[in-house]
Amino acid sequence: MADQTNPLDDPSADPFAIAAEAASDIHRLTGVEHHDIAVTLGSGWSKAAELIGETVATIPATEVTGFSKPALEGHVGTLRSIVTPDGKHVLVIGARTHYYERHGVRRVVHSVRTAAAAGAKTMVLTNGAGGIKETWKAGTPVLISDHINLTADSPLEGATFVDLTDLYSRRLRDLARTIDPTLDEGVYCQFTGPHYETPAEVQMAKHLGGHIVGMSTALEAIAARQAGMEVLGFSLITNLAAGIQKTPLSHAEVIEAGREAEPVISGLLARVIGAL
Ligand code: 8IG
Repeated sequence: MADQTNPLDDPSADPFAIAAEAASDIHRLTGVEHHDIAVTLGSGWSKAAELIGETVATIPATEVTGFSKPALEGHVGTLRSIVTPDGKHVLVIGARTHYYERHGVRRVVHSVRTAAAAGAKTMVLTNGAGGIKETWKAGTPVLISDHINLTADSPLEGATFVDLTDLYSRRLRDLARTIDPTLDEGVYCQFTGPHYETPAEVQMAKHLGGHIVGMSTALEAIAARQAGMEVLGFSLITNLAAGIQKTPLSHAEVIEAGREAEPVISGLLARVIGAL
């Protein structure tokens, strides 16, 4: 199927107006006027949706203004509205646009801006990523404590100065650790991908102070903060980063590690969201 035109590809369009339109599509298609929390499900995390609460509506992301088709199988292209047992409305985003798709950063952060326009005050970002800490094993979930954005790009346009101190909310990390006190944390380095790093690049990330290597979350977190949301970030370590693990990285291995960890991390995520 040919790529459909996307209003975000028009450079003169206002990305926030398009996000507002997307939020009104979500209202119309789900019947839910206001969402309290949004969560983006990355590789390995998708089973969490069923555990968060009762699904009110599932909509194909392609029905919502500005959303792109998923680039990759295993990245579910749906948006779901879920209600938790205590009545909070959670927008579950299973349709991430990655920077490496080269549709531009406006498309990368559109789901986050849409979540904000839909009312969400908390943005939970999850991903599958590579681990630099030797103590981590494939299948370990960790909290993101901070990031290093190595994309040389930003979702902010013009002279928009946004403070990123405590971007990954300490309050929310502490809250997550009340659910699982064994949760470790680390600094997330966003590379552009889609290739994995060389061992030398992983050593560079380590020397810069990084513990996690990935291809998604930093740009989204910046947009979430710009929109005034409180951010909680989780990485599932699906592999040790290149050169840290002794064997070559494979996408199949990453998918398999995600599949094995899925029941555990999904339960964790659902309990954390329940506690927000
Ligand atoms: I899953 O080792 C997953 N995503 N950059 N490096 C980067 N992204 C990843 C990796 C990794 N594993």
